Amino acid sequence: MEDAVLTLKKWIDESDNVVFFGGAGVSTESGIPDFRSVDGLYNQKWKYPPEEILSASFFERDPAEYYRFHREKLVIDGVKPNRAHLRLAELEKEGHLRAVITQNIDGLHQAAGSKNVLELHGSILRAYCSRCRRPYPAEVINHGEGVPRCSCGGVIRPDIVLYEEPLDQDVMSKALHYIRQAEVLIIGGTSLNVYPAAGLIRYYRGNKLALVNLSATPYDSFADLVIHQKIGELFSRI
Ligand code: CNA
Repeated sequence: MEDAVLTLKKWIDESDNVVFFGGAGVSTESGIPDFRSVDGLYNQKWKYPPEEILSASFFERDPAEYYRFHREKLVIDGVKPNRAHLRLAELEKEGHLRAVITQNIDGLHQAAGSKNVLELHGSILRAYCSRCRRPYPAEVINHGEGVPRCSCGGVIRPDIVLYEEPLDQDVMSKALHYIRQAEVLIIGGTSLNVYPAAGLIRYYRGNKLALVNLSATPYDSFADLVIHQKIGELFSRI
């Protein structure tokens, strides 16, 4: 384990083309539950499974129930970036890191100071009307009660990619570009189970792929380094 951490640190120190690709595990040390850990959202009792509530058809059918889940489980007041978010922002400033590609919707990379953040699944810090597409501030959806409505009568929705919806093609092609060109690719805090995001890993062409995750992933055998450790702890050492 120690050797792997030292190797990763060396790769980063010697490179100006590191790309980070992460998921919900990056934010658990900030107090936001992920989906698939034992204490993640998939293992909590709810009337419907989270992947059903977070689907486009469910949102259309029952926006009130969607918003109950959204406000109770996705919006957590007072969360702050942790050591992983903060170190990644520093690595960008120091000229080592070119982009953060995230599946997270919590805005914590930007809160830490990262500038080039590609949000594959959008952000709960933005909202818009599902009918006329007028933008709204996040408070409108993240606090209060009931279903927020636009002056046109449409339901206001978070600017996130729900299950059954396609990813933003522009964000996806930028992510592909960074991963294809990367010298060092660090993948962290993701179970690599959600497609098409998880498939991005296949576009990496280098030989410095580090996978940092608490549990094993289906892609461990693709990686040049596998580190099963808390990502915040790891980033405080590199
Ligand atoms: P996931 O499927 O829940 O996997 C998370 C992975 O992170 C698991 O394999 C854990 O073992 C691992 N993990 C948890 N904590 C740590 C830690 N401290 N250090 C290292 N590894 C850790 O989540 P994915 O991101 O892979 O799945 C993609 C979904 C989850 C995306 O659509 C996200 O939008 C969605 N999500 C996002 C958030 C958020 O924005 N913070 C929270 C919950 C879910």
